[in-house]
Amino acid sequence: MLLTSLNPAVVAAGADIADAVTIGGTTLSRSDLVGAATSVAERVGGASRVAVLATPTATTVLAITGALIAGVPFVPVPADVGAAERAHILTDSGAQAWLGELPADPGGLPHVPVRLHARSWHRYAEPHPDAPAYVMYTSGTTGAPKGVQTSRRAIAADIDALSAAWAWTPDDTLVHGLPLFHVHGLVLGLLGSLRIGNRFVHTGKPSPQNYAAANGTLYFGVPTVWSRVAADRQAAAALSSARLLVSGSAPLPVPVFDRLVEITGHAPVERYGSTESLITLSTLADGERRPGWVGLPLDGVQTRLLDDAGDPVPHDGETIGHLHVRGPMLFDGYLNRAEATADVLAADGWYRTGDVAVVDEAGMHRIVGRESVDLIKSGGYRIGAGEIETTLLGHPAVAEVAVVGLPDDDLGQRIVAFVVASTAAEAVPDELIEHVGQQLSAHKRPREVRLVAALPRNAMGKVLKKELT
Ligand code: MCA
Ligand code: AMP
Repeated sequence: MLLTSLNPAVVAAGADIADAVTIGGTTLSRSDLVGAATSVAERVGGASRVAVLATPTATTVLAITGALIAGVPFVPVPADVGAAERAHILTDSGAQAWLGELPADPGGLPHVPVRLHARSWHRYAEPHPDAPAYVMYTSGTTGAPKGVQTSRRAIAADIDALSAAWAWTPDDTLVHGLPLFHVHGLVLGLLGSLRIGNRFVHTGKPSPQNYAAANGTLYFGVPTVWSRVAADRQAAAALSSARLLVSGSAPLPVPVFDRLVEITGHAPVERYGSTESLITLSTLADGERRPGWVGLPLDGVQTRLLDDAGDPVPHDGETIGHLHVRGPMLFDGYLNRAEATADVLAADGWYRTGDVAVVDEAGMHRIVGRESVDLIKSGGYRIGAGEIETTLLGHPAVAEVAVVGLPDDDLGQRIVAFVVASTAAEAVPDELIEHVGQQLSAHKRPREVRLVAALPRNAMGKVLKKELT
């Protein structure tokens, strides 16, 4: 029951909150949200899937909430999406309409606008827990992004497990400034707040100043956000009055952890997960928070650590293995991609995360890295090297290319493209960067394009990415 806390009966019983959701300069009370979102539900009912351009606005919140009330799966489209990626998402998902904001090029789909001031008090029955809530596109090492199908049951299980781990209650005010097209900002931040019934504040840009001004109890951020907060002593000090600072989506550097402790008095909670699995591991509100470690399995989660031969490795805090997870929050497979699904999700429910980890005797997990150099994490965004390479090869100035994530103090990794220019056109780095932004998403643009005479290759002709530094 995803939206119990939005039940109009609860609102009518006096549980209204004047500032349930604050986003993009608009504040919605709980009854505003229920009334306006139910009116959205009335207009999308019957659609098989709708696309939502996930800008951080009240329109997006109402579009998503309305789709959830109606039981229509939504497809969050990155707010900064480019032409090729948008076309892929629309075609692959089979979305029938845009709900809410419209992109510059709607790609021929009809538009269902969201009316902020419309109200309906119709009571919808809660859809079946196995019904899909959304299809969210995420990058793999190669090829176009895949649509991750997630059920209402999975979302509810994850939020409830996090509520237990973090002592998250309706008394909290949750603050973040993250995108609403990924699990972190959308599922945990927005849907979490709707289910728990706490106040939700979206800060717009997740700048240290905006976090400091938001007066929250529970703050979410990716490590880049926490690193910027920790570098701003005044802003960080303002978070001392919060209850819990939570970091995830990428490794939190130990010096950032230590500096947050020093300035705010709070050891951040770290948690780990993915678009496919939702959050599966976390340190606890009332447990040990160890720098560099992402905690214990959440309620209902099992993990296993296997060597290359598929045998278990010891939980000694040192031996590295491939991390698999199992639990009620896992996805239902990639849309239209049975083979890709079977590669990572076993029939008995184990999900191969693609991460390597260690576990200690107490069950604490530390993520050591990823199996593939071709999945890059930059600013918490997951970016497939192959997708950017294919896009750059589509530019006439590019003969050969290798994209890598190089270490970056601010972003964790920054995207760098090593390009061998073709003779057909002049290779101008800024133009190539812009080309990626126009085709894929602004956040997938390489930070740097380096023109090189040749790429390092082994005897088989395979590019030796580890030599690109
Ligand atoms: C110039 N800029 C560029 C480039 N060149 N940006 C990107 N690539 C380039 N080549 C510009 C930007 O447009 C921006 O301009 C300015 O430089 C500053 O950019 P940047 O340093 O990137 O700062 P930012 O734009 O503020 O981004 C940092 C960020 C962002 C806010 C941390 O990366 C972010 O929102 N990350 C969150 C990702 C996330 O939520 N991931 C969750 C997925 P201008 O200022 O004009 O705009 S993981 C997940 O969901 C799982 C389940 C989990 O575990 O959580
Ligand atoms: P995404 O699907 O965008 O959520 O990316 C999932 C990946 O992000 C995981 O497989 C990990 O590689 C990485 N990740 C998420 N949270 C953490 C964390 N707390 N520490 C280290 N890596 C993380």
